[in-house]
Amino acid sequence: MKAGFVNIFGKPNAGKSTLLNAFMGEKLAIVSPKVQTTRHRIKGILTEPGYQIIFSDTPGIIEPRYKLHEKMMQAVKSALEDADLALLMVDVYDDYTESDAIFTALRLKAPALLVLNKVDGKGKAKAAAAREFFTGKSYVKQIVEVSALQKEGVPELLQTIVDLLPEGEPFFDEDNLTDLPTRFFVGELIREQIYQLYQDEIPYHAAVLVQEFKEKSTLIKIMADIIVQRDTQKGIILGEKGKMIRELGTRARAEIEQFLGQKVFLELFVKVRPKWRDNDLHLREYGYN
Ligand code: GDP
Ligand code: MG
Ligand code: K
Repeated sequence: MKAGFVNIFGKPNAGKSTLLNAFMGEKLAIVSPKVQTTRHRIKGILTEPGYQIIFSDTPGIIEPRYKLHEKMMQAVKSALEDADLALLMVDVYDDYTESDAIFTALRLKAPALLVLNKVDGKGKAKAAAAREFFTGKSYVKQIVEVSALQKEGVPELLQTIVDLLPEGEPFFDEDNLTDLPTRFFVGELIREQIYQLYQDEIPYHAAVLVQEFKEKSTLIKIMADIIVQRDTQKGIILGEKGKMIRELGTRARAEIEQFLGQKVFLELFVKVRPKWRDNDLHLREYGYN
C-alpha cells in the first residue's frame, strides 16, 4: 500500500482546482477564474486499491490579510514541511519567471514534480519553451505535461505520483471524507468564538462537532453541536432565554462566512455528554485516528 500527502502549489489560475477535480473524478474543489477561491488545506482524499493520496491545494501564496489567513498560511507552511511530494503547477501561457520565484522561495524539502498545465489547443505550442525554461531548476525532479481540463496526461501523472509515494498504511479510514477538514475548521471557528464569549473554564469543557455541512445553491447550511459535560455548563452556554448562544451564533456565523466566502445558515445545539473527553470521540468522529 502506498500512502502519502501531495501538495499542489502554483499561482492563482494555474489550474490547481481543475487538476484536483480531474484526479478525484468529481467536482470537489471550487473552480473559478477568481483568485483566492482555494481556502482549505486538504482538498481531497483519493483512496483506491493499493494507494491513498491526500491532496492539498494551498490558499495561494498570499499575504495574511487577517487572522484566519494567517492560520491558513501556517497550515501551508506545515504542509510544505509534511508533504511527501509537491506538484508545482505552471500555466504554460503564464510568465514563468514569477512561478520560478515562488517555487524557489518555497525551499521545498519534498521532491517536486513540475506540472506544465493547459497543454491543449494553442497551449501545446508553448510546452517546449516552458520545459526548456524549467529544465535544470533545483526544485524540479521531473517535468510532466497535462491538460487538467481535458484530463490529458492526468492518469500518467497519477501513476507517477503513486510511484513516488512511500509505502504505508492509509491515514484516513473512509474514502469519502473530503469535506472533513472544512468541517473541522468550521468547528474550530465556533470554538474560537466560545473562547471569546465565555468566562473561565467553560471553553475548556466545550467541544464542537459539526454534524451537518450542506452546500445549497445560495448558502451553506451548517449544524453543529456544542458538547459539554454538565447541565450547568449547558445553561451557561445557552444564557438567559438563549441570549448567549444567539450571540455566539451571530459571531460564529460572521467568521465562517468570511472564511468560506459564502452565506451561511448556522444552527447550534448544546448537548451534554458527561464523558466526551475520555473517549476522544470528537476526533474519531472526524476520521482522525
Ligand atoms: P487554480 O486557481 O489554480 O485553482 O485554477 P483553476 O483550476 O480554478 O483554473 C483556472 C482557470 O484555468 C479556469 O478557467 C480553468 O477552466 C482553466 N484551466 C484549468 N486547467 C486548464 C487546462 O488544462 N486547459 C485549459 N485550456 N484551461 C484550463
Ligand atoms: Mg483553486
Ligand atoms: K481559482
